[in-house]
Amino acid sequence: MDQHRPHNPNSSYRRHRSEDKRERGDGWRNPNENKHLKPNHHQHQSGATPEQKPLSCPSLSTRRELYERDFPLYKQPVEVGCFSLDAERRFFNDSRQMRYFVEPDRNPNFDLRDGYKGRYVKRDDSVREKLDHILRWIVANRSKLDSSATTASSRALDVDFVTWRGHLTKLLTTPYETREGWLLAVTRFSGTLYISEVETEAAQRERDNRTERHEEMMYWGYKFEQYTCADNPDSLPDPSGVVNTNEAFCTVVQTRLADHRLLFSGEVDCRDKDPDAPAPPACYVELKTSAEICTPKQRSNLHRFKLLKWWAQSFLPGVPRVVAGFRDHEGVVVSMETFHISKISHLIKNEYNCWKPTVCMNFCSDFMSFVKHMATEDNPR
Ligand code: 0WD
Ligand code: CA
Repeated sequence: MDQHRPHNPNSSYRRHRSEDKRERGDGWRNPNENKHLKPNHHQHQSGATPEQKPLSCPSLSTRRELYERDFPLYKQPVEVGCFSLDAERRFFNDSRQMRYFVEPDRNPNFDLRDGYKGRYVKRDDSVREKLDHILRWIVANRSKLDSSATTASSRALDVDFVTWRGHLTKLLTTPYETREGWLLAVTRFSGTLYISEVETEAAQRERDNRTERHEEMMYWGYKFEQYTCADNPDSLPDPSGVVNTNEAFCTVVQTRLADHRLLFSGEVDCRDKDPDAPAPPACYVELKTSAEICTPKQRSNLHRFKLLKWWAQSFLPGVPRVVAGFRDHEGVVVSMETFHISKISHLIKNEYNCWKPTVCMNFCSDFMSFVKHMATEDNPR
């Protein structure tokens, strides 16, 4: 892979929605007043002089220009384990939910609407799982993670941060995100910082007010997985089955970003079925669906907005390729395209005012330094 502070225990850090004008550009609140801190996304627009900002309000700007430095050290992610969640969302410390990628035709004509009514079991997304599955994995695999200095009395993990890959994706894209805010809770336990997302009010409102069309389109992504994944290396996909979004296969990887040792887990769609394929995570494949591209403007928008999210999500765990199915308005996949993560930075170079991987990684690294500085009290409560 490319090598390309004050005291505030157990805080939540919130990046607010940019349309929330009441809260725009006024920096961070005093952490002692309120445990929900807001990074200062529009600091440069606020016109506030340094004198107006109380010294007790530490802030981390999200302005892109501040992160245009050399690419930070990002060690090649190493898979240290995996786990599975079954059709009832039960945890298993193994790879039973692993699926195998079966390359479709270039123009496959998959009907993604098939089964939406009648062959769909949707995960209850009001259940807050927090870090529970990752913590179950850690408890079952302690010996793989104990630091060399570990004794019976000190049982520290050899990592600085534990979190979901999806939370890190949100951090990476923050300097370019103008629509969706986030809220992350942090706690320090035995020297390790645990980061877990808290749903914002805006996100909850959106979840409660999804249109039927949106609900159906969320299904399309999972249906596409069913058309392209088999349960065994030598079997074929079975599109006549039920789509159950409780089921998941998750990789657990360890890596380092600058001086931050990370342990995180992410859901993996499938792997290369060739037994001679490289070891995980290099054999993994991320599947995506997207609206079909008919104009140069649509192609440009894919590069400027979607590829940012696709790149961030797969680069983090070292998944080398994204296979995209492009679908029409009726949910029929009309073409396929493979994006190699290592080539995405070249693909976007010709786009005007485009995102930069180095900005994403430097922001994430600085955010982690900021969190280490803020969440100093070792108290998981
Ligand atoms: O309760 C929650 N809101 C959270 C659940 C917060 C964070 C994670 N999780 C669970 C998810 O249910 C899933 O099992 O963690 C697992 C995925 O974690 P991740 O890999 O860190 O998340 P992310 O990278 O955002 O999503 C990866 C995939 C998605 O693929 P696409 O191609 O759509 O990005 O995980 C799936 C989805 O297939 N996924 C979910 N599946 C069911 N329920 C959810 C969800 N809430 N979120 C993502
Ligand atoms: Ca996917």
